[in-house]
Amino acid sequence: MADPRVVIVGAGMSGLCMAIALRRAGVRDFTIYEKAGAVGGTWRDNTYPGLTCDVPSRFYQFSFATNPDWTHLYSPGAEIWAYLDRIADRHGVREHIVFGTEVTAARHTGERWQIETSTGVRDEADFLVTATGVLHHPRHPGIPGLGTFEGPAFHSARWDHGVPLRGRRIAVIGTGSTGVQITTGLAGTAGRLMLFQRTAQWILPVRNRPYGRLTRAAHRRLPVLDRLGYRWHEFVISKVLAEAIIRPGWQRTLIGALCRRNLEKVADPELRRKLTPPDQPMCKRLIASGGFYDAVQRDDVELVDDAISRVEPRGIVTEDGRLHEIDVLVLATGFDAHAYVRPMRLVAPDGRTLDEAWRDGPHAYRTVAMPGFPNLFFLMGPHSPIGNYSLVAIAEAQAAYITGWIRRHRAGLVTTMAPKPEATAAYNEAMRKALPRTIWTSGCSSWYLGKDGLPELWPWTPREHARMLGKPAFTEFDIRS
Ligand code: N01
Repeated sequence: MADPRVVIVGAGMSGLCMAIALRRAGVRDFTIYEKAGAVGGTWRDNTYPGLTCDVPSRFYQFSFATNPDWTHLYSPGAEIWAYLDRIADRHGVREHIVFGTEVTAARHTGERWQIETSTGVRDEADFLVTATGVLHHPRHPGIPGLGTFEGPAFHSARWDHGVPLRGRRIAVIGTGSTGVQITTGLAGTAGRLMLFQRTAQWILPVRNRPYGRLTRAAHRRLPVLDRLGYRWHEFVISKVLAEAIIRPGWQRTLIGALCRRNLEKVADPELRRKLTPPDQPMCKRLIASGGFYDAVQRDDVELVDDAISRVEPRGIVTEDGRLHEIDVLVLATGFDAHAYVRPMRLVAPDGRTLDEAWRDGPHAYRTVAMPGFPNLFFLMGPHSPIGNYSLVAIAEAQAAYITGWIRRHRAGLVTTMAPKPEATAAYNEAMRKALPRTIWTSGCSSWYLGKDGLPELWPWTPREHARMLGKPAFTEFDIRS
């Protein structure tokens, strides 16, 4: 049987992961379309000051390409981007990437996917794999007058490095993981930093230990140390953080206690009151930071928790009528996390679009496939375990599953396949029953929640996700061969 042709959309971490899985399986006929001019996805787009990954680097890396040279327990974003860029070359993926080309539409004819791109290039493939990320589309808040500000204003994922920051009055709107990291990164550089908080968040204290020269040399000489480091962090995150999220138990109590004790570091009772979240730790995505409370207690940092009423040319006006004069405005207001795969137009053989299939919110079969859409796979698809776990590990599990189907195609066992609607419905029903047990539904608003008020996340452990993908249930598919 001829090698199947595969098109991957996106050369971020998960697209690279998919491409490497294909190469390792001996599949060579594949192309990655990447709309930007470089690999790395979110690690290419996000370059804000203070950016680090809040998953330990020894676990936030490919298990088959561990990096002995991480400089920190939680390495800076630029280092992660450089790692992904190196991986693209070392694993022979770059020559498969067509940069500056966005996939705009794809239609399955019943036989193959026909693909259209922004540059007019057309392609055909047996399999289409979307690796378009979760947090990709910046969310701009609907604050009145936002466009009238006369100074530089930008979203955290579109940092304008041409804007000088030293000594200037900078406003940061938003106190999610990004706002917290920017505050920590900019305090001391800005002349005055104003952090506009709508809802206080719990902060898990973590110390970002640097790895010394000796540690790095030891990891270079003894790759087993890299493997042990990977397994250790995987073990701790799975057994503590992942468990804490999905069910009550000592893990939840422990993390809650650590966050509450951390807050006591804030000496001024009024500031502590302002920083006390109204919900339980982990209801929103847990923020990990060692320096945030030190930063907000600095004299040159102000936490503003009055609601924003509007933006004016000279600054931000809060509901108490005060004008906060600023020079630079940063929106750390998050992303539209539910715009999975869009705005690409995907059309099934019966003419139905993915937008129509997802009218009530994104859903999938086992996070990776969709009934009615043959030979279509998602990486980081709906309900993937994207809490505080390593997305790299999730991508590896999904890429291995997808590669399994592509191998079956190559072996002549499958021409087209799609999950059965009833199997997809049963899987989603089980998930709907499990979701209310998670901490995410304990009474807060977050980007995790979909239209139905339920989180679009995996309600079981990441290990259960890996186990589920480890054993394809063939009877749950409509297969043509
Ligand atoms: O975005 P968010 P983020 N007026 O949606 C506020 C990942 N990440 O970019 O809480 C005023 O969490 C909003 O307020 P509220 C990680 O998965 C990873 O920070 O809705 N404020 C909130 O404070 C993370 O979860 C790393 O009341 C407004 C903030 O903006 C995800 O990215 C690092 C507002 C948005 O918080 C998103 O994080 C950084 C308005 N109109 C991020 N609208 C790693 O280290 C919104 N807000 C891996």
